[in-house]
This record gives sequence, structure tokens and C-alpha cells, in this order.
Amino acid sequence: MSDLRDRVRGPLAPSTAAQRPLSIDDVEIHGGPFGRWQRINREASIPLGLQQMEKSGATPNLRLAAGEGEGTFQGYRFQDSDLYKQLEAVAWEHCRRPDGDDAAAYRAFVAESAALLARAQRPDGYLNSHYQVVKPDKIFAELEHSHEMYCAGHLFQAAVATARAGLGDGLLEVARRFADLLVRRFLTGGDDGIDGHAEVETALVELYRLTGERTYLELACKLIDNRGRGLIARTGLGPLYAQDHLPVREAPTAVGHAVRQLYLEAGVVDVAVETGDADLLASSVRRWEDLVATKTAITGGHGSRHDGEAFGERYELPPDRSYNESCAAIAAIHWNWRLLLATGSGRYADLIERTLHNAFAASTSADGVRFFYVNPLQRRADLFEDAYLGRRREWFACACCPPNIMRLVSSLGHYVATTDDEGVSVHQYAPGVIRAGGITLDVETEYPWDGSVRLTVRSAPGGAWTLRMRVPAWSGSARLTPGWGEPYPAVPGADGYAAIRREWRAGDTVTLDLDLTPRLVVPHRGIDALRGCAAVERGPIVYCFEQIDQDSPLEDLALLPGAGLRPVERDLPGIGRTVIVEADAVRLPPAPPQGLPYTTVSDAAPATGPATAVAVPYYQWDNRDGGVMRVWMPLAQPSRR
Ligand code: FUB
Ligand code: ZN
Repeated sequence: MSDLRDRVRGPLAPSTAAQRPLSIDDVEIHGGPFGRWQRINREASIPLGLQQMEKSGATPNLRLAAGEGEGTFQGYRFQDSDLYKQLEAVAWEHCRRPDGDDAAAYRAFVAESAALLARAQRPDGYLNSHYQVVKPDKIFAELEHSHEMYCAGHLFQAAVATARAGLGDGLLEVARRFADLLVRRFLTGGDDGIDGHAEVETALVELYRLTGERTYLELACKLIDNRGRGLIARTGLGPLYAQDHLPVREAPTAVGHAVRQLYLEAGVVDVAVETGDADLLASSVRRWEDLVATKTAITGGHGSRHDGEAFGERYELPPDRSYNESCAAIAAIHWNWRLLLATGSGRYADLIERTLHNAFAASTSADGVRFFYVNPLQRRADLFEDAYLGRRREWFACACCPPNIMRLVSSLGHYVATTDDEGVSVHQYAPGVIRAGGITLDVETEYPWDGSVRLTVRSAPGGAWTLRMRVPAWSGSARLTPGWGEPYPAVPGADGYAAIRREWRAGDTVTLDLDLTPRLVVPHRGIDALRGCAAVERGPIVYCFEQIDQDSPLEDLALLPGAGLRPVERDLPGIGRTVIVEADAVRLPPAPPQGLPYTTVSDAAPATGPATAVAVPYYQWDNRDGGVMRVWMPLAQPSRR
């Protein structure tokens, strides 16, 4: 093993970085939404996921591959990846609380899974239950849709997690045998195959970081450089679907299947960082800028088409038909985290925050046992589709999202703060403790319900060091109050952080106050589907309007331009603690019931009277009933006389 191995107990341990990540167990989260999600993940989601491994066919399939058990293969060809993500979720949860009540059960799950996978693995290292059981004659023969390397990637990430979490090397040995086979075949063997679903690239780089085995990095480089050269066989979905339309360095914008593009970007940044390839990194940054400006939902969600689970054109961001797959939110957080570590820029932490608190958080019910796969920004009264009934569900035939959600929640501590040669940077605010080298910080906050974040230095090495605190771009103004002096405006640098450099002593405090005044947000005029609408945000939280909270039919309400927005703290049944926002609105006249839905009469005037529209955080929607919801509300037009 290389000496990279024990550097970081978390998903990412780059050899070089502008900001160095901390270990999951170096960050304790004691409350707030992150704390609540982690508690529910441990108490409800992970136990459900563990049951589903058997029920959904994931482990029975592997027993079939091992020549044990009876029956037929169940589920999708990438069913193995559910188990790998579940293993990763358990590993990070164990890392977070190695002495928790579940430690023995987690150890047993990892050990039994590793043993099963070792039995299922072929002597040459190959491992994929679908191809071993159902299509042995097609192994590596239909990579465009086989997901063999995709599954391998999730295996490698699970192996890295279990090794870094101190859960033994059994899984790592299985992973390395498969990685070595991929190297023999696709690197040194000269085969130019590429998996149609990116994922293995980022995983190979992390396996390299853990083991020091350079051929894993070289294979990741090759897979990225070979993309866009027509080497992925056509599936009928077109070359954009699998990002094979242009070489990665030349591709100007995110296209095709959203999760594929976003996992690919994570791998691109990983390879660029490990090889010092500035051009490759710059290409990813260019696509990030384009994506943020033109293809990102207000919640941070990605993918505006059900067809192909894909990105749309620039500004194609329909609220009702938006796809915003939960896995896309997770993949986007992975990509942004890599860019943040590579560059130190707070704009990536800003987007992580937006995505975490909105697109990602909405994926899970308040009780942690139901999940969204698709996260639209509007639910109509008559929404009905076979696959997506518009409510969260316990599990899915294609269950890529639930265990993916669990692995991110159990590793959340990794994304809170970083260190560098100058000191510590705090990127996400949650109450708890941050340990970075010899520095220990206590974080006290009611964020995101309250904008005040108080940091106390509990221990510090001698000498001067810098404390950087992100000032989110949404905060109109911000203030810093040091324990030793007068408050002053927290003006962030170009990197988005307010920094204090001094010889810190134990007991020193500094409080960052962010501006949580609710905001009425309007869309770029290019987004035709949202013209004439506005949304409500407060701090990092995007709001939505659910029928259950309104006095009038939601579709008859329009917000007033410049509407007064009043935050009110509430404890809502089915949701728990929250802050609702009451917005000044008007009631529109009832819409004409019959005939073509087009008239010469403006829908907006005359209003029948003033009203109050009530908004709840978007991530807390669908926890009470299946009623109508919308994030984007029409803005009332000034009445014409
Ligand atoms: O293809 C594997 C996973 O299933 C994708 O990442 C998801 O979008 C879903 O299609
Ligand atoms: Zn998914």
C-alpha cells in the first residue's frame, strides 16, 4: 500500500489540492438539517437499504453468480451497483461512528458482502452478476450499455470506503483483482472500449490514490481521452447521450444523460488534478460555467428531460417536466467538491450548498424511508405517469438513487471544511466540531433557519493562521463580530470567503451574520417556461407552495411584484421544525372552464382580491399529502385600465 492510504478517511484524497479535505470523523455534526438527515439515515434509511439488498435481488444475483442458490437474475443489469453504494453508505456511517450500536452489524455486512463478492468473482477478476448469469457470451462485448465498468466503479468506491473506514481489506482485494483485469484488457491489452455510462474514471483515480497503483490512473486518463472519438457503439440514443460526440477537452456544454455527464466531470477533474493537466481542468470549468448559467434548476437540480434522463438545450428548464434525478444532484456535488478542492473557489461551495439544501434534500422524506427519483418543481393535480406517480416511494425497480443518497448523507462531514498551508476554511455551516491538524473549532448555529454562525477556537497551534468563512453569494450583506473587537462588514475576497489571519488562542470567537431576508427571485428571460414567474428563497433554502397551506386554490394565486415576504417559525406535522414564508399575493379570477385554453383576456387582471400565499422549504414538500405544488408562481401583472 502507498503512503497515500491513510491520509484522509473520506471519499476523496487528492495527492495535490488547493484545499485539502478532512476526514469524515474529523467533523462532528450535532444538529440542524445535516444532523437530522444523518440521524434519520442511520435509524431509518440504511436499515431499509440493507433489507432491500436481499429483497431487490442484489445479493441473490451475486449468489447465483457464485454458483450458490437458485432462481433467476432479478432487476437491471447494473443491480450490483446498488449493493456497492449500500456498502459505501455503511462504510462512511461506520467511519463517522465507529463505536455506534450498529458497528457489529455493519462489520458483518461488509465482511459477508466481501466474501460473497469474492466467491462470485471469476478467477481472472471479472465480476458482474448480470453478465456472469445471464449473458456470459457478451462479457465486455456491449460496453455501450452494459454498465460493466460503471458497476466496477461503484465497487472501487465501496472498496476505498471500507478500507479507509477501517473495515478491512476484503472488498479492496476483490476490487483490485477487477481493476487489474480492466488494466490488462483496456490499458495494456490495447482494447479501446469505453463504458457508455461514465463512473469508473473517478473511481479508478480514487483507487490509485488509495493504493498508489499508477496503472489505475493511466486507465482513467485513457478512458477520458478516448471519449468523443466514436468508440462507443451507437445505441440509437445518439452520441450525445453518452458524451461521445466530441473529445472531452473540446466539449463546450453538458449534454445527454445528466448523471453520465456529471460523473464523467468528476473523473475529468480527478485525472486533471493527478496529472497536472491544466487544459483538461479548464475544459471542465468551462462546462461548469455554461451549465450553471443555462441548464441548472433553481434547486441546483440537473436534467430537464424525462426522455433520456437528459440535459436539454440551453435555458430549457421546465418546472413541471424537469427531471432533476436525485443521482444527478449527488453527481453534481461530487463534481463541485472536486473543483472546490482543486481551485479553492467558493462558487463551487455555493452550488454545493444550493444543491444539498434543495435538489438533494428533497429526495428523501422527513422519515427517511421514501425517496424521489425525479424531483420536479411543480406537481399538477392530475399528474399521472406509470413510473413516477408524483410521490416519494420506498424503493424503485431501478434503485440507483436511494443508496446513492445514503452514501452522501453518511459522508456529509467530508464536505464541511478543508485545510491548507494557511489554515482552515469552512464551506458549509452546521453545528458541531471541526478538527483540522492541531486546530479545533466549535461551530454553534441554528443555520439555515438563523443566519448567525459562531466559531470558537477550542485549540490552536502557536503562530498565525487564517480562518476562512464562506460568505454565500445570496447574502446581500454579512457581518463579522470578533470576540476581541467591534463588528465589521464581512466583505468576501474574490474567492468568496471572508478571512481572518491572526495568532488565534483557545477561547477566541468570531461570529458571522448572514442576511436571511427572504428574496423574490425571477428567472433569466431565456427560460421561456418560467417567464412571468417568481420564486421565493431564504438563505440557502428554495421555497415552494403546497396546496395544503393555502386558503384558495393554488392555481388561482399570483404573487405581487415586490411582494412582502414574512418568515414565520413553525413546527408542522409530518415535517417538523421549519420556517415558512408568507407572501403577499392576489387571487385571480377562476380560469374559464371550457373551450380552447386561449383567450383575448389577460389571465392576470382583474384580481378578485388580496391573498396570502404560504411557502414551505422545497425540500420538505410531499410530506403531508399528494396535493398540488409549485416552486415558480405567476407574478400578478399591473392591472390595465
Ligand atoms: O444507468 C444507471 C443509472 O440508472 C443512471 O445513473 C440513472 O440515471 C438510471 O438510469
Ligand atoms: Zn438515480
